[in-house]
Amino acid sequence: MALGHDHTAPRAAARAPFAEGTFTAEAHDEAPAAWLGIALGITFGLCFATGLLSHLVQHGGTATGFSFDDVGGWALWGVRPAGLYRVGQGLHVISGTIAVPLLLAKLYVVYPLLFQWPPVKGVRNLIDRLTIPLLIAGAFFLLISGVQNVAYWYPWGFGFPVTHYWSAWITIGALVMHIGAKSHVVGRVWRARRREGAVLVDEDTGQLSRRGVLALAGTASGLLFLTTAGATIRPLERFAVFASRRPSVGPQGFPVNKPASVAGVTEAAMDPGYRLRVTGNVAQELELSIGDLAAMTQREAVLPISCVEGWSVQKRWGGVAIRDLLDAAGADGTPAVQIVSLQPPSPYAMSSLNPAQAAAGDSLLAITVEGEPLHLDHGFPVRLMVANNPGVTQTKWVAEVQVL
Ligand SMILES: Nc1nc2c(c(=O)[nH]1)N[C@H]1C(S)=C(S)[C@@H](COP(=O)(O)O)O[C@H]1N2
Ligand SMILES: [Mo]
Repeated sequence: MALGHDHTAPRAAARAPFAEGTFTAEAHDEAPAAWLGIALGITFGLCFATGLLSHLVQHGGTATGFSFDDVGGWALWGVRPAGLYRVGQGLHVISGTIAVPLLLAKLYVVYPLLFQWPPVKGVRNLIDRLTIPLLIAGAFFLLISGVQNVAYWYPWGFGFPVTHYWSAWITIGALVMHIGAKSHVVGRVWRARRREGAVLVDEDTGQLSRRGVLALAGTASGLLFLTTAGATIRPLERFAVFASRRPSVGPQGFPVNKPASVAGVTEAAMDPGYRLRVTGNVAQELELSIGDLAAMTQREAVLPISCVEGWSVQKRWGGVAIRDLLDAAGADGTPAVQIVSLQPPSPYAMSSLNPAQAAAGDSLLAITVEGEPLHLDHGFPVRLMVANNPGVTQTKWVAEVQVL
């Protein structure tokens, strides 16, 4: 059913854009609107679920004044499966990216409804019309700020995590109401589904056909997938021309998020007097040189760095298990620990491990990657590597392990 002009307008509104016949493209139709709606429901749903998970795992979500601890959840985040966070965050960035053309196509298809006559048709329609501005504003804000974040471009004067997080809740709320208001249309389109003709451009009007608008949106989404997903899906790396990081490009063959010079740690990290300190609730505080660390039991683990910006890479790390350090210092039971960097205080200069993470045999203070000493930009002399954790918590240039 064509959208926006399925009625006779009164005289006052008999002119464009309210008049019948203003929108001639066949694409302004409830069928492509419903199909795009289904695709957007899936991509936004996936993006929301994976984003929520990622948000809760990072710092227990404290950036928004809501802590995972408040629901007793932080202690439950475990180290298995080791790549769960990686898959979730990959899906988050990919689903958000491919939703961009779907959203633009959807707006093109339905914008004649802005000029529907009469302006409101019943309660369901009224609720929908009131929530739509929220939905559009929220969806645009989420996708634009997300893409900017992935591109390491921070032009706003406010904190990304807080705003992105709260607008996600608002947008999902508006989306649920919109789905409620439109489910009957989706049902109608689904029951009447038919194979559309192969025509992409309507001959009579020279405008996009129903099939055409879906093909255009689908192709654009597919191309975006192909040119960005290689940031995390290794076989696609060579197509990933729009990815901000390529998993095999950087010192020692993988990306650097923040180099030592930018973090301001070069001098402290290169200092021959460097000592790793183990402090806090222990029988014996420790100060260990790189030589001391190398003389302890060495363990290896194959673990991914999974950046919240969507790139990820798996490497073989070698070093000392945190639990061996805790044993050496005489820590009691299975404590939580805090890892502090040489880097001057910043949100990235510290991370916390729950007891399960601290006790895992593959939670490492790594001193090698693929058998080589760490490059300065990858955290030399010592970095944290924990399974199933966001990249942002894999603290580089570790100075201190605080036992809680
Ligand atoms: N001290 C410190 N550690 C840090 C960071 C940082 O800025 N400072 N960046 C984190 C982020 S966001 C990521 S994704 C990983 C990236 O590790 P890499 O630079 O070795 O690839 O390091 C993490 N560790
Ligand atoms: Mo990151």
